[in-house]
Amino acid sequence: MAYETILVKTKDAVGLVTINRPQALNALNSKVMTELQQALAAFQADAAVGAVVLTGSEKAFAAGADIKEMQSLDFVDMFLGDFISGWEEIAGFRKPLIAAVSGFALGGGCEVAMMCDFIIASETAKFGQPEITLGVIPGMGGTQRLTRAVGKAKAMDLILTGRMMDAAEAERAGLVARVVAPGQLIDEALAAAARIAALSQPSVLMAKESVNRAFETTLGEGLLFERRLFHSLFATMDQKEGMTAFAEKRKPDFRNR
Ligand code: CO8
Repeated sequence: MAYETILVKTKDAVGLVTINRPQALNALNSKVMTELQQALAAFQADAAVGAVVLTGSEKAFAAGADIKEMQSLDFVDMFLGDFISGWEEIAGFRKPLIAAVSGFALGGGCEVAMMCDFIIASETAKFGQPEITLGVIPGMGGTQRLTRAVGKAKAMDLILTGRMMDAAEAERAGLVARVVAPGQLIDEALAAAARIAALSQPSVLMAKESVNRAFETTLGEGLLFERRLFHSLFATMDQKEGMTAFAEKRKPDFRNR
């Protein structure tokens, strides 16, 4: 499919989506949203793809929602248009999704990165929720996901002041899983995705579901959910293959069954 605002590639079992609006520092408009939804739906449907990397340019993962698109909208436009809700589809993507962040990840850009399963950042990355400086607040999950990721103190600091934090601070705060040299970002993210894609897909998707469950439920319910998924994986051939391969000191040949 031909896209206007994103570039989409598949490399072996890994999908790569690059947000591509260089003239606006990858600001996220409705077109980006629709195209991201389409690209992710295609990767979801493609049984050969086991994990996806979402990235931007060297200068910007995304500098936020497109301010010029939102500028003239009023409450009724926002409410009746259900502005933003479509972006949540990214968080609902079932396969592992890794954000590879270089440069600015601000506002909606930071929020989209946080909808991914984990963030690998270049040393040049800058994260922030500057909406307060525009007279609004984060609207795509920033007050919720950032607070869960870094705790109240730092979330309040970032959201109330609108300041940016660099990659080192973001890693210390627990927002970012890994920080790498700028030239290594895409290779590192693709290698992580390839490693995941080589595993048994049922177990990978259940691991993702189970970790995400931790944000939705009590510890007791979460542990029960995890245990039932764990039990259920013993109905797969890949469990037999994985454990047999270990005992036979060979690499497993997973079939996603
Ligand atoms: N929206 C629209 N255009 C943008 C945006 C943006 N968020 N960010 C940058 N641009 C444009 C600039 O207007 C400029 O365009 P032009 O050349 O036509 O004037 C071009 O990109 C380059 O930007 P700058 O010249 O400003 O580049 P600098 O390197 O000087 O500065 C900054 C980089 C610091 C990132 C600066 O561009 C900036 O502050 N950008 C805005 C950051 C921001 O406030 N983001 C939050 C937006 S609100 C939001 O995300 C709400 C999320 C919830 C709703 C989600 C729905 C999708």
